[in-house]
Formats: sequence, structure tokens, C-alpha cells
Amino acid sequence: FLKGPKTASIVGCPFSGGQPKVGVDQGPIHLVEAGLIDQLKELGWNVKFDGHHQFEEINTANDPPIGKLKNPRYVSRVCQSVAQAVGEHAKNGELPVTLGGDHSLAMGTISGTFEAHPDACVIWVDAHADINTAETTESGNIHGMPVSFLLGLPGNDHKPNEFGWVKPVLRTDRLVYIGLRDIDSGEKKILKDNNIRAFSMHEVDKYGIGKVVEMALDHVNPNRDRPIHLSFDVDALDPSVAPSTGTPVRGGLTFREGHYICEALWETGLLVALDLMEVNPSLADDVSVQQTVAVGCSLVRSALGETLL
Ligand code: HAR
Ligand code: MN
Ligand code: MN
Ligand code: MN
Repeated sequence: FLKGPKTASIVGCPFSGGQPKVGVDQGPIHLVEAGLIDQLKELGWNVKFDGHHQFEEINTANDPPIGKLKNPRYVSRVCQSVAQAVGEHAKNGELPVTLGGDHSLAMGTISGTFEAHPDACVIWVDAHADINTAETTESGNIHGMPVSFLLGLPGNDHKPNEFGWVKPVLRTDRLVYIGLRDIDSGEKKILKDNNIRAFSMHEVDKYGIGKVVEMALDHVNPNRDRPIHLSFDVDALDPSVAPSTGTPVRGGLTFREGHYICEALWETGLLVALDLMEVNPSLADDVSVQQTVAVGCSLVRSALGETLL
């Protein structure tokens, strides 16, 4: 009755080094404290959780920018350790559920997924494309860059050697975006030059979320036989639905559109890894924080088979 692996492994990543706002490191702690693990057990999953990962052991006392990139050594080492954790869980046949933390972590999670599933595809749900290169980034914040590292795009030749462990595991035709609405001009050019398929909020309005998910799957997974990694940035949702996040952008996915994506990917039976990123419990009032954390838990439950009927 349950599709896919029956053990979910929670990879809690209290990490904020890929962007400048404090608090996003508290996201995973709040999600777990809100009862996520019991909720998944309630759905019939075995849940493995051996505590949040301890990144402060990673010594970054001296981590000046390299080129434009901020905290490059710290981000690299944390992501490398996340890649190892996710890769091990995936190779064990477990479903890694990574709780962020900022979205630079996806460099680690996707690297880990591809170690176990080299033929996987990635569905990236976000207001942002996170595809700046070491050259195009304006902010220097690495959470705006993980996709370009995973694709091995040109323009990353100036990427610090520190990131040499990140292999270009992702192909441009195995990546699709849903929810985009805040893309830098350098990123627009990259998307265009590389023919990367993206369903922005404009397409969600035009076709409806049901059709968009179907078209997204037809693009990256035409025969419905590839393992799917879902990387969900909570800022894909409209700020009225998920206010506690570092870079909210109005005009986002509704509560139902976000959940529909998760439900539809669960229905494929192909989901092998899930990220839920950018929940920042320090960026709003208590009610908004509670709302955002609850939505985060609810998205994860939907992706793990909480059926409506
Ligand atoms: N594109 C901008 C940059 O490179 C903003 C990045 C976005 N923030 C995120 N990631 N939350 O999805 O800095
Ligand atoms: Mn673990
Ligand atoms: Mn993101
Ligand atoms: Mn985002």
C-alpha cells in the first residue's frame, strides 16, 4: 500500500551560512518540535532521526570571502557532510527528508541523492532559481547558487577549489522549476542559454497547478521511471501562507497549490528524496512562525503520502 521506501530519515540541518539572516538555522528544530516525526509515524513510516546535525564543530574561524562568495569554506564543508548523510540514507533504501536551513544545503542533498540514484531528476519549487554562478552572483550568498554548481555551468570556473567535491551530477534536462517569480538578470540568461524548463507563477496562473505538474513531469520524467528529488523552498508559497522566510516574494503558490505538488509527486511512487528549506522562525511574529512551521510539516506529510481521502 505504501509506495517507495518505508523508512524516512530526517536530516536536520541547523545551518544559515549560505545567506546573511540569522534564524534560518532554527527552522529544523522548530519543525521537529512541532511534531513532524510523530506525524510521519502516524502515516505508517518508520522514522529515523538521531538528532540534528552539529555543524558548529566545523571550524570556520577564518573564512573570508573568495571572490564574491561569502562563507565559502563553511558552506562547502557543511554541504559535503550533508551529501554524505543523504547519500548513505538513500543507499540504504531510506527516504532522506532534509530540513533546512538555507537552500545552499541542496548542493549537499542533491549530490547525496545522485550517489544512490544517478538517473534521478530534480523538481525545484521556489520563488528563486538559485542558479547564479560564481561570476553572476550579485549578493555572494551561496543559497542563490547551488543549482549552477550541481549543473557544472560555465562561469563557475572561478568557484573556489573548496567546492571541488561537488560533481556536475545534474543535467539541464533533468531539472525543472515550479513557482519562480524573482530571478536575477544573469539567471534569466542562464535559464535561456541552457534551455532549462521553468514554470513560473505566470504558467501556474495560465495552466493551473495540475497541468503544470504534469508538464513538469513530462519534461524531466517522460516515462515516469526516474527517481525524483523534490527540493522545496518554503518561499515558493505566497508570504500570506508562509511568512517566516528570509526572502519572501509576493504572488506565490497558494496553500493548496503547494500541497498539490507534494501530493502529485507522492502519487508517482518515484519520490526518493525531499528537502524542505528556508523556514526562518525568527523573522515574524509568533502566529506567523507557527503558521509557517505548520505549513512546512504539512508539505512534508503530503509528499510522504498523507492522502486526502
Ligand atoms: N537571486 C538572489 C541571490 O542570488 C536571491 C537568492 C535567493 N534566496 C533564496 N533562495 N531564498 O531561494 O542572492
Ligand atoms: Mn542521519
Ligand atoms: Mn531557494
Ligand atoms: Mn527562494
